[in-house]
Amino acid sequence: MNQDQIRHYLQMYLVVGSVNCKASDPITIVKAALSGGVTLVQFREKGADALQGADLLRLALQIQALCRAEGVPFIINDDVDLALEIDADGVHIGQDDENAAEVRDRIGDRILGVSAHTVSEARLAVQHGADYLGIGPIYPTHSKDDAHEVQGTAILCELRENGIHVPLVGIGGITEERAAEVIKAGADGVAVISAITEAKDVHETVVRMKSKVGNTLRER
Ligand code: TZP
Ligand code: MG
Repeated sequence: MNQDQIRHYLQMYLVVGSVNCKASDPITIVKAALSGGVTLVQFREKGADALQGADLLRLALQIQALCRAEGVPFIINDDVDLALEIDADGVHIGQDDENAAEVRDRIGDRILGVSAHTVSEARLAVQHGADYLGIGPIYPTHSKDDAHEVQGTAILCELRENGIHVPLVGIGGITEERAAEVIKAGADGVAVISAITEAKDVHETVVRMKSKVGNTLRER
């Protein structure tokens, strides 16, 4: 997949798992988010109450079917075996997961996203074949227990100034109000859990956030 396509998919990126869906069930939330125009969905089933085994597989397949019907890429967090088993469109891995170069070998030309926190982690991930980098947490987040230190938008500027030109998506505490500053700092899109999964109106929140991202990208 070329970089322009990847940049497009990063614009309004939903990260979701059953643990994040307290107000309503994950299927209802994903349907509303897709109808609002999310451009990519990452299935991230983590935490003490995370689904396992057949329940995990069932939910992954259900969300994948919804994404396929809308032509939206569906990627899996961490679990390369699951991604291959269900023929997902890609995987997203962190610095503590399987080595990015090995994952690239295993997944062929599927999308590979890698979380990076420094210029050197970013350079290495690109060398290892990452299609895009997830950068954060940009702001404080309550959705990840083992989150790194908050980085602010400065990390995005720093990466761009240091020659990292691959597609970047910001993550961590991003809300409608903060989306524009993440894009202005150099991200191609915003990855969001709670601002969408906990929204009163998921569809409308996605519509508004996506239009902020789109408008800011055009002005940049
Ligand atoms: N990685 C860095 S921050 C984060 C992840 C998965 C959580 C993002 O969730 P939220 O609710 O959008 O802050
Ligand atoms: Mg991980």
